[in-house]
Amino acid sequence: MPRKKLAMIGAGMIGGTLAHLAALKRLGDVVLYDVVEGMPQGKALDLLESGPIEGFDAAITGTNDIADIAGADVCIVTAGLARKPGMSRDDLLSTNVKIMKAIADGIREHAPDSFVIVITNPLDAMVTTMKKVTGFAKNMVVGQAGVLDSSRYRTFVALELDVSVQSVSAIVLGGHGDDMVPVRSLCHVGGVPVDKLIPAERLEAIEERTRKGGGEIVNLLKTGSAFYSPASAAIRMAEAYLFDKKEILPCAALLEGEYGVDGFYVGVPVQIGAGGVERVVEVELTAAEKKMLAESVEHVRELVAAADKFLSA
Ligand code: TXD
Repeated sequence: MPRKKLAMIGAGMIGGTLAHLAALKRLGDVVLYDVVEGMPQGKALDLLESGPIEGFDAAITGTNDIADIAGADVCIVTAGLARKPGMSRDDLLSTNVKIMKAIADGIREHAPDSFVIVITNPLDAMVTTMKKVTGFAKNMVVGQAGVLDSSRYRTFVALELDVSVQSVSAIVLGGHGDDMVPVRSLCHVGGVPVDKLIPAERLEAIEERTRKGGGEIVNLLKTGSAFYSPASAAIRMAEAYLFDKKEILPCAALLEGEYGVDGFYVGVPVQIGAGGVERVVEVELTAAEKKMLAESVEHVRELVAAADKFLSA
């Protein structure tokens, strides 16, 4: 059976890490595409030369020609500007809409059957732009935010209780902005509801840290944003697709009536398998969580309206 092909569109910090993880996990051949000359080629060669040590045989190539993504099974898109300190996710909008449009045109032309995972910020607007410009079916275009945001929530809960991260399950819903919704009622530690183990005021602080998790890292790094964990999150989604795992993961999916939302990408639990986003899972929320989700969706609507203006300009 031929190896699968993964196209990493954008070969920056996340793109390079995606390629590394894909090779280490033996997901298939990897193409790293970027507009910067030499950089994707250099990263690809460096990764290729780690193959004999790590024992992988994948072909890893770097390119400045989008046509080289031809036939990709999965495209993971990180191309765009990264957030700088003091810059909101929304400030990135106009530049990244233009970049996303060009890339979506390339994906439609060269990898028309691929499963597309968008990571670029502002995520909710970028994944919407990708869906609109490619015209792909809604199950084949998904945004990565919730897997990472939930992982941050799980990390902070595990640190608080000094338990294994694997004992903590959690989901974060809504847009990938500072008003995302860590769902306390669905956070469990070894099956025990988290609010039985951590007092409310500590949980508030953990949830606030989760919401601001991206900014915390930007402030520390000063010249870029998180890249290890966003790459891990997208690779988890790619694996669910490639291995038909039918895993339930929180992802930005196009809603058509679910959660009372129609026509917008919102972070919700979805099932990912060979059919891409095979199903949106509707979960029971408390009244307070529903209210927070509605506020987050409102922000997504505003963001998408602003992005649409740049898209049609
Ligand atoms: O959870 C999430 N969704 C996120 C998203 C978590 C963290 C960071 N998130 C966003 O991902 C971040 O705000 C950025 O928008 C993207 C990519 O972050 P990364 O850290 O990888 O940024 P880099 O290192 O700047 O890489 C972006 C690359 C860079 O090499 C550019 O040259 C390239 O994108 N780029 C392009 N590639 C191809 N085609 C075009 N047009 C293009 N324009 C820029």
